[in-house]
Amino acid sequence: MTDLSATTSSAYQQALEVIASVEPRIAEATRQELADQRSSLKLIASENYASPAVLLTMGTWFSDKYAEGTVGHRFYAGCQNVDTVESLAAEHARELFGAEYAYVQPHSGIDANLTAYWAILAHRVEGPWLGEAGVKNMNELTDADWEKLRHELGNQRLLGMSLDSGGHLTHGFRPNISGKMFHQQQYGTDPATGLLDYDALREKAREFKPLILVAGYSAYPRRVNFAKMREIADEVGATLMVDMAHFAGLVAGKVFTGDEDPVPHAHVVTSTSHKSLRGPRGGFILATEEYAPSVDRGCPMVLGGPLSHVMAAKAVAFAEARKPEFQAYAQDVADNAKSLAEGFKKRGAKLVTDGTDNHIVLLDVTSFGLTGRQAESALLDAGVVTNRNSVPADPNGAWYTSGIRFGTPALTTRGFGHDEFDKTAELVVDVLQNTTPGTTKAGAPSKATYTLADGVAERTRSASAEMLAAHPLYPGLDLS
Ligand code: DSN
Repeated sequence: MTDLSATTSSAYQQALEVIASVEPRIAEATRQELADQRSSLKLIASENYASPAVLLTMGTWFSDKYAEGTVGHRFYAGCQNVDTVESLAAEHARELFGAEYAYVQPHSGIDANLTAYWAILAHRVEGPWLGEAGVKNMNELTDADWEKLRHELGNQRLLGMSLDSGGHLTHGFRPNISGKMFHQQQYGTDPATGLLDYDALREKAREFKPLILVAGYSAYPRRVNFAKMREIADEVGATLMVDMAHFAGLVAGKVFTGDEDPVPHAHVVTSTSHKSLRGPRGGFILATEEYAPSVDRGCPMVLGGPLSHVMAAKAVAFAEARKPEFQAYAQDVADNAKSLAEGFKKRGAKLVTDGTDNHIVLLDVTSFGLTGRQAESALLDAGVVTNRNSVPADPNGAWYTSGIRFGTPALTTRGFGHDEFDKTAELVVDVLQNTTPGTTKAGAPSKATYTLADGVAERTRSASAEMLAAHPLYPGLDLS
């Protein structure tokens, strides 16, 4: 990471003083968060470290402005500067991803998916239905017509990847709204290899005939062939929506190209901006011209007023990602994931799909006799921050789980390379080998309690501290 100037350091110190003058505990928690992030091995696959330019852009008066609507068509006066910000963010997104249209208002990935679902329903169901009913807009519908339209909209089918295969809960998982607003079915991975089974997916799509086929994942450690996904969608008349929230950085950084780049193949692509893409916390949508008018209705159809300060920060992050350095970073993220996976394998650990070719490594911790919950807690005790995650057909369910998901985007931003990720694998395996599952008060095996052998947390922290000191987070930023 580039060394920050003394001026930036002093700007942050002054900002914290202003905050402390109102609520010192928030200033203190902010300082502590930086200290914690600096001193731990952050391996959560969906996290990263945004640049100071991105972070600073979020702390401005754009936060105070309402701007419901779209560029040039706002429900509020005085949005000329928000128009500049939103236009620039959308332009950078289109250029970065080679997309026909970009919508940068979604506040999060879930908002982006919900907006995309309603945009697809509006385009595929409501539009034609209004046409057949011979009316131009909903205000002309009688109560009886409106009832029929509601029935049509609520009677559509969605096919997405199951949560335990690596899909996301917004891809039709029953407890999520996406699993309730659609008739849903889920596709999975081959039980023998853990890899996406395109033939089984094609078969399921032929039988189920979804309106929307969702591709994308949050815990699948492999690349997806989006050309094949589009072929399947076309065969059954589905709209292909790709959720690239996790791997947007690898698309932006041209690690995923051709059939692995979702943008030329999908009708609609949704994403977050803060994971491998390293921007501010938020969402965005890319679409073909055909779907653009309905996506453009996101606010107020689904979303509240756009977060103008975050759209500004998205513009800064997209501009950063258009630089050649970002392509080198994205390649390092993928190379480092391979180093981490190899590090685990050579020490006898079991990986879902036996490896990785993206930024995720999914470790099956049952071979250590642990649940994901026990492993996650023991690793945290040793300063290794991860999250527990289901593995395919997980015997421990979605709460305790049997896996730990690792990701390389954050530590790659700090400058970790092959040797550091190999050492990280060694440290993780050492912690897990020295963790013993506990028992309940009644003496039964517990899925939550555990004992970490004496001295292991200390030796892990001290080995990590050396690597972290060699690759400082926000070097030059002194809050003392
Ligand atoms: N929470 C994100 C993740 O960790 O993958 C997805 O919503």
